[in-house]
Amino acid sequence: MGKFNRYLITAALPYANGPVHIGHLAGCYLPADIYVRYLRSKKADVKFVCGTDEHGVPITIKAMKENVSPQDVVDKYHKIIGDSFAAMGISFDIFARTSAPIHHQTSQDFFLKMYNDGLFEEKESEQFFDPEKEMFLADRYIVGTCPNCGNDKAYGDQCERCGRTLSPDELINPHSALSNAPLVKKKTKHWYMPLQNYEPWLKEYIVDGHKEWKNNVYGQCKSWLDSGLQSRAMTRDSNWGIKVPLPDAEGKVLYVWFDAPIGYISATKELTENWADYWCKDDTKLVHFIGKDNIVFHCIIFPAMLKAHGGFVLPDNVPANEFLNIEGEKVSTSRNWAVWVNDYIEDFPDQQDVLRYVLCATAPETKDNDFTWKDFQDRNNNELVAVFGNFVNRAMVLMHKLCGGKVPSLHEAFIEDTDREMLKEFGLAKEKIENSLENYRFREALAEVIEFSRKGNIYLQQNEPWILASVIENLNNGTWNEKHDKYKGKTEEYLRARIDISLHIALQMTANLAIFSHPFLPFTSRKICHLLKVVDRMLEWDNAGSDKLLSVGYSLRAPELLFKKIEDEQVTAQVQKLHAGLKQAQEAAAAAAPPAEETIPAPAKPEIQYDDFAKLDLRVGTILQAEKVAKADKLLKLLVDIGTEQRTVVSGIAMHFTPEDIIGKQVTLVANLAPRKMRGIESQGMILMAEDNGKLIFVNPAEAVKPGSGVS
Ligand code: B3M
Ligand code: ZN
Repeated sequence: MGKFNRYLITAALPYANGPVHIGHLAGCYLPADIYVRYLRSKKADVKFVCGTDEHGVPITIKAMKENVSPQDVVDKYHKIIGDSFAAMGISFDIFARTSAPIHHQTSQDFFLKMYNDGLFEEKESEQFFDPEKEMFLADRYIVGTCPNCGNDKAYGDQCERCGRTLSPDELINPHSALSNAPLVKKKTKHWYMPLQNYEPWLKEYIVDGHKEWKNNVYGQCKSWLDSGLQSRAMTRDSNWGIKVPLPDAEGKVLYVWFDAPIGYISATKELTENWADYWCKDDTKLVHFIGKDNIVFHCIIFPAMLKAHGGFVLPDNVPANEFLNIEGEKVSTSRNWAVWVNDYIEDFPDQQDVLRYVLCATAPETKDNDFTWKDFQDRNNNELVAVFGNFVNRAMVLMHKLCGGKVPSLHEAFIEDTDREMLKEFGLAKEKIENSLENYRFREALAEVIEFSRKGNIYLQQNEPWILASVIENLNNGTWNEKHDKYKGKTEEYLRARIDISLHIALQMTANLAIFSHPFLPFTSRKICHLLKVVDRMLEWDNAGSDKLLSVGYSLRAPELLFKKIEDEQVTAQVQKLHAGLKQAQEAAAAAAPPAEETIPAPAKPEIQYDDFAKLDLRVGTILQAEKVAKADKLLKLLVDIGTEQRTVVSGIAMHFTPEDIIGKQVTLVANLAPRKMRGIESQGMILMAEDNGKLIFVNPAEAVKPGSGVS
């Protein structure tokens, strides 16, 4: 443990404005939990703190959307989020809330100390003001016309139609989203932290002092520092948040990114009266687990705040992850393109470890990564079931069958090279896993765990104790099976010893697997302990690598499968659920949208002759199959029956229909259009569509007709 005697591990405080999805888990909660479980198993002094972030615009926006109070929003989601984490085995020591009085107090004290030390600049600026509601508006509450695409519902920070980032000043005709009133500009005073003053110190701290940080984190910090820091307002005009503790600050609250990281401190205070040991003593290792969008706040602004305030330790590392995409597309909560953790728990009860496994094995540690349900199934079936689970099960089943349900002895006199090599792996595996974990390389560590069980399978295969048992039978009843010729001349004593040795070693490996897998797969690890009838104390990391965890003659429980196969139907159902969620969100958005503006008639095309038209071979076809084209948001690949043949058609309709919606539908196909390759797939025709205000409708005959019927 070197220079550190205690650990304080934090995971980003999720906004209490919605449930958490698997991207959140993979991004920071799961790696943090793995690290903490590992530290605890080393008997380190560690505290793991988290909680919900209950202030800021994300909360008030949600409240406005749901037409409830911000307090209702945070109460609801604090519970949902907390329950999801608990169900997934994320083992926080405390899951606090930034609405807690102790947090308000801690944040205000922090602010006041900086204020009294003269560390803020007081500045006036002109901000948009809603004269009807008599309040200053955050960018999100300002709507107007997008200068880029003409969308008249663009927000002051972004146009959701064309995606452009905006500032309120760029909007044409800005008005209030709350009252619809045209806005006026009014002067307002705020307290700014001159971050540029901390630049030299930050460079020393990060650029020189933490070259070991992950490339994605170090690189982002360096580029922020290279492009120069500026003063940043640490207060906002709002009625939701922590009041600025100054006499002339009516209607002002602390900036949410000022108070939220202080939440780590207040949560520790709430957790233990020894909180100051963790925050103020140099021999504490403080590690922040976050997603990549929070890097600047945790690596630059918060450390600058801690430094400015004084008396606190600084983060020793911030192992931020990149993003996890889903089925090839970015997670989007507004489009409802996400796998929600609470849904997963309902659909896969008692299979938390499968999700933990897949999310760790595919964690976006160095670059964005993709989660697909197919990969989820494959990893479960091919790795957890076929390798890890299979090994443990074989060891248990064989021990019951061949060794009377007890740990057999390790007959020293009969030990061979394969055994010695296998035994050496115990320590090597421990070393590798440990080294990867210490360096926040969780995927690599987990791969080692699986590798260890893979070696166990190979070892059992080489030693084939079930064959040795039938050779003994041969010897006893005077028969011989020529397949066993390589054991000719071996004595029963030898064969018996070899059976015992291989299963003794396989069981000691199983015990090690319980220890190795515990940080990653805590539920499974517990199940193994149950099978082996050992107590949790065996899981201490010091025991890892030992080949003497189970004593000879100890009787073990009957085997039980650790994992079960995931079937194709389960995967299909999940993919359908994703698409259904997306569609629901689209429909809700369409329903909420104002009535369509006047339809713009499609511009007329130049006149043509009958001959031009007669060149078209139009046929009615039936869609037999439909599937999404990988990595292409808009495309569906269809198989269309046109009577005489089946055509593959790639069609840009994936944003409008899910595959299951359209299978069996009749469509009109331009059958003699020259084939065209799209995303490597040859499209043999084009499907006719009517467009009504952005909505697509198939052009098909009023009654079903035989596939292949001509249209003229
Ligand atoms: N709530 C942002 C987020 O959820 C923010 C993190 C705060 S950590 C102190 O991404
Ligand atoms: Zn726009």
